[in-house]
Amino acid sequence: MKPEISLKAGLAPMIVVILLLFSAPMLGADAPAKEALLLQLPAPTLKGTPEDLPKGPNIEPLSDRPRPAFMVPKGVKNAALGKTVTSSVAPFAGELNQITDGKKEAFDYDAVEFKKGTQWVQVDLGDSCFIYAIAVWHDHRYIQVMHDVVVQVSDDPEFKNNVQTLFNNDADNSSGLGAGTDREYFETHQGKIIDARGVKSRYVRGYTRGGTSSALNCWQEIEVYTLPAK
Ligand SMILES: [Ca+2]
Ligand SMILES: [Ca+2]
Repeated sequence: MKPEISLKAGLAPMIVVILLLFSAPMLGADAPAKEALLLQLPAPTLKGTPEDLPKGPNIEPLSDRPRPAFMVPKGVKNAALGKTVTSSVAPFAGELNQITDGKKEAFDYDAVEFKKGTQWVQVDLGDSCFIYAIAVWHDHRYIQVMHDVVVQVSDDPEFKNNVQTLFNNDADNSSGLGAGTDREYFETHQGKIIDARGVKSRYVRGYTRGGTSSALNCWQEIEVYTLPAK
């Protein structure tokens, strides 16, 4: 558009310009500021990387580079810290409250172990929250791949209604929750960040079905990064 427009013809564009001037700062205020999710990572395992790493078409290659920044709204907090954990079966080693105690070093005393088969653990955040990221460490004592990693959220503690699946790498549906399209990955000290995209929920459930090192199931920590829903 030429700047030398007549007064008549220029009225409509002027209104558009005025509207844009007013709406632009408001858009800026509405978009929440983001920051890189800052995780407190444990030390890598002293056992090192095995030479015969498990292979498969559906396994993300092991990388020794730091993970790219995962962006979350400013001010998110780990709502899982210190919260109540329940499980499909009682652990035979460790206590359920160790899954939300903030400790996740590659030592036996920071590992909570469960019998084989598909098993789950569940965290009650205490209230509905907007969930942006879920970070999980199953068992990085050994560089290994855990099978049938499924992460779900629900407002129903029984996970019968209103269940949303955020991650599922059970490609052959051996755990019966539906075939997942996510890839398997190596357990390392970096853990795994699952994108929860701001879903509003109260309960977080994580499934596994053993791994390449052992048929047993293991959890070290679940962190759930949220903003309050009120
Ligand atoms: Ca822990
Ligand atoms: Ca499977």
